[in-house]
Amino acid sequence: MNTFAIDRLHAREILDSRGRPTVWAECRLASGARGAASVPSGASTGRAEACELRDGEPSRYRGLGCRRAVANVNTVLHDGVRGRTFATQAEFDGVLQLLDGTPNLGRLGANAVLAASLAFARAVAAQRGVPLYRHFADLAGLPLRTLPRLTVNLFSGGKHAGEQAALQDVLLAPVAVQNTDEGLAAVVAVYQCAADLILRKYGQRLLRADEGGLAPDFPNAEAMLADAVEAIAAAGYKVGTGMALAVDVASSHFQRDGLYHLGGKPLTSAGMIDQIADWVRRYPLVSVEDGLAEEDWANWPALRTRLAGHSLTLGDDFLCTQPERIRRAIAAGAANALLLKVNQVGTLTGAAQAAALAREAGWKVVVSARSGETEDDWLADLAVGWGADFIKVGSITQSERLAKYNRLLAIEAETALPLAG
Ligand code: 2PG
Ligand code: MG
Repeated sequence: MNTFAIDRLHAREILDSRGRPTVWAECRLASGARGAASVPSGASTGRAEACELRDGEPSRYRGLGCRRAVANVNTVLHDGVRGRTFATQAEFDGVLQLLDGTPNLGRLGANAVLAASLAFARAVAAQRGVPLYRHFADLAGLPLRTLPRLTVNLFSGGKHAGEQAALQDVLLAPVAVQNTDEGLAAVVAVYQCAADLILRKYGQRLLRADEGGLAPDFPNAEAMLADAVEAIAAAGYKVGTGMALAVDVASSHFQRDGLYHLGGKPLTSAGMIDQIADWVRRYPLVSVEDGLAEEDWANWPALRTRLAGHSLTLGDDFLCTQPERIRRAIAAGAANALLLKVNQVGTLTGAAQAAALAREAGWKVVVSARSGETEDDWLADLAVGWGADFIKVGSITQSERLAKYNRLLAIEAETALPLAG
């Protein structure tokens, strides 16, 4: 059996796509193999997410510095693993978790722990001499079968665009294409038509939100969907069968006192479900993410039932990639798709458990980036290795997003795998 002896873990603070600090770490093995990785960070976070450690010094990066998390990698984590030999990622992650000692990784920081977890995976792949996507597949015990289908941010609102509109994310889903290469070309064509449309309708030039989406002052949530359909048609694609849509409602962020403040009259949960069902009837939505708020457990099953056969009921803030929440949601019939964000749970092993639970329940898996990203591209390898049905990386105009798309293109060229069905 292959084993992996740790020589050194070390970290640095780097900046993410919002100009906020995050953690980069490198793992060096006794064999000389090494791997490095950096962690992303969310803005519209779920309450059950693992805890990012921030310095809280107001005079430096408005308190968002990661020097303490970095120091934790360089001291506690390094000292805890140096000289030790590991056979598996699970064993390594288990030790990281023990060294932290809290359920949400709040002592050392999920950003510190995840940087170490990912760096170890890259170093192990290097020692094994296999591409990272193959290593991820082996780690999950899965064959390499398919590449994820794209869902690409077109319009942004909510926390990614200064809350100028309620819906956080309207995404393009190129459903008719046969490969990633064609999918990207189709998405870029629609994006360009959407940019023209936004200039004409709202007088706004190319100003972009956190993930590169267009973010004019939409008059209401509905306009985001209607404009997306108009852009698809303007680009010459068949609405629905040629190019479909997905939406991240991110409704936790506009729910207060049990009511959904979508604009206009506040809606009850039942009213919100009616609203979403109406959108699904009138727009080609293949997936609805966080249609209800993260603690609205009682109403998620009704949402799933209403959308069944038309659109996925996808949980992000609702599930936070936490195995316990996923188990509960499966038992309640509260969703049928998992948005998987590794930093919500803090280790690769935790995320692998989450993905396995979803798959066993027959759910779809959407591997997702965060709104704060780096130029690192491990997410593309993860989505391929773990056989994700979809990948969600953001828009197609910023290099921290394109790093992942370009990596997918490279993997596609290397493997010639087909897209997920
Ligand atoms: C989401 C993500 C990515 P954030 O809500 O799905 O779009 O946003 O990383 O800000 O949580
Ligand atoms: Mg979301």
